[in-house]
Amino acid sequence: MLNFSELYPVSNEIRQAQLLDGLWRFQFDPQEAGEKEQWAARGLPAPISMPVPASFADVFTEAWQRDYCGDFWYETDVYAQEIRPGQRYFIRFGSVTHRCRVYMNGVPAAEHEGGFLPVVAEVTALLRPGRNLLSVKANNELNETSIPCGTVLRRADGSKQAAGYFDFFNYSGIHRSVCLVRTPEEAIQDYDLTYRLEENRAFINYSVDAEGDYGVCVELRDRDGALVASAQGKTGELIVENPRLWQVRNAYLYTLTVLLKKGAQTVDRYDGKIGIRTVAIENEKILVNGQPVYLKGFGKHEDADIIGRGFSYAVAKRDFECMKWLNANCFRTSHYPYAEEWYRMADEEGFLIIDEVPGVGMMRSIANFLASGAGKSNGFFGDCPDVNLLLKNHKAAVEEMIRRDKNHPSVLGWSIFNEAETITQASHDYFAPLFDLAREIDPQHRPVTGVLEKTSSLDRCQCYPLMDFICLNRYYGWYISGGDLKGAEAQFIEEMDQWAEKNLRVPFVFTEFGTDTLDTLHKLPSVMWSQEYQSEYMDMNFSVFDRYAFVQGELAWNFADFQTGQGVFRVNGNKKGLFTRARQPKDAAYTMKKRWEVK
Ligand code: EVA
Repeated sequence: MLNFSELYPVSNEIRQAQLLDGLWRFQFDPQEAGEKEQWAARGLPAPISMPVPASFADVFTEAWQRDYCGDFWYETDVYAQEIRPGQRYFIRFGSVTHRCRVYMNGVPAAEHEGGFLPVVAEVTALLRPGRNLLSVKANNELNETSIPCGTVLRRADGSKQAAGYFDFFNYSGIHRSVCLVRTPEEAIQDYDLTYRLEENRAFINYSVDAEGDYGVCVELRDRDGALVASAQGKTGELIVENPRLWQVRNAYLYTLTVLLKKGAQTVDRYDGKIGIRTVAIENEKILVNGQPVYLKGFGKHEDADIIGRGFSYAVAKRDFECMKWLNANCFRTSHYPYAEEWYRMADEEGFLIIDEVPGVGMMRSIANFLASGAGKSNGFFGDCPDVNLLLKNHKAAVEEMIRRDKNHPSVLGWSIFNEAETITQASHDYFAPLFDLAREIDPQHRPVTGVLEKTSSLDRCQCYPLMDFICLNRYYGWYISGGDLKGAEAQFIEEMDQWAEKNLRVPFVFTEFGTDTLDTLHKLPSVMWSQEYQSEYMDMNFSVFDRYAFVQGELAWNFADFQTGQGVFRVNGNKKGLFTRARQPKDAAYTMKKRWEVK
């Protein structure tokens, strides 16, 4: 259950969510002077302006600013017209990457570890009528005790350099919207829902977490606003006759209204959209409303020009339009939970989401895909400096993600890691409690998975038995036998035949396969990096997938080109997009579109 009104902020006749986005003040703090010099109380000594939400990196023209690693501060003025008695006030950040301390008028109000989930600071006792100073001390260093994993190197000039054990730029800042939220003193904190379908009838069991000794009333309305079911009490059942189901790419959303009542008076109210649907795994099938679904889509990133990892409705809208154009129905939030707006839009559009925590970099290499291609593997859990602390942070991320996202009909399942080291007993002992936790706290008991790369091979991987469906990242024809699609195909089939022989009776989903492709390069016959090669590679992969009935999904890597760190194997970023970073299709997008029209 949520604490301190982490629910997505809404405004109605009782609650208020005041958006604080805009141009904030900003300052780097390489000497870590901000706390000693009381920047939170006195204001930033030499601020520049900075847009919120956005990453700070790509608004700059100097490399040291773009690549800055360490402490940095944001501040803004919050104007409170009145402080109403009997109300609680919160500042809610969609995320601050990777960790932060929040101050209101110089007083610490919250701390948060992890850069991809909400941060909520209660400021009821700190907020004054009139102008208030909201300050955030943030930090974007990477280490091996928090996720995503990485380390900090020192450049020749002594400055810090973030070195992630992962293949995406370490974008940082206030990436999502910030709100001043007002709720009643005793408020609705959270609600859980589970669904059961019978012929012409849906049963929705609900449980409301609300403070105070009030009556709880729950109402369900259809798209036209007609009341279709209601119930009383903190827990109960709504019965919907002839329900309109939420279906893949054919979504239907109802509005659930939760009311806290004192006699006839409404003390609190929260409205959320919900979709009536079930998800399940049965043998080799992924079922939505009892019907098998084949997953078609992408691993994505929150990544765009200039705003970096900052949320933009325009970018998200364009991405959904492109995915719909391709006949896709699913994406994975590789490699971290995305802004909540993505899930709300997916709910509306009927997309499925594999929701992933930032459990990435649990192999000591930024290029484990290269190492594994060469048959090398990298350790992690055996010599991680403080595995208990890492596990604590990982558990917190799993818990916060599931708490935040559990009521979205779009969420199909939870991914606990991407390409971690999984071949030791230590890795099994590390991951088993995380899988247990996810199963325990999701009221809908959605499937739980992890994403395996090549070194987690069938004979060595200790973790695949933990998974409800198995996700594989495979690059036959790129990192393995690049340029030789025939040879790559044979190797791919050889591996898949081994999985087939195991007869695990669970669905397999390819969560990554792809080739770096320059949108400017054409070559006949094809070569690696050309548009022709990307299309031929996709066709080869599809022909392998189609040989195995247990393959129940294909999420290509990546939806669009995205920014990474610098290095000899990335040309200003990862170019495996089916779209360019400006969201224009490469040739292979047409290959996907054609296949997914009929698949
Ligand atoms: C790649 N391969 O090589 C991708 C990475 C990704 O970007 C992987 O999971 O195995 C990773 O993050 O393009």
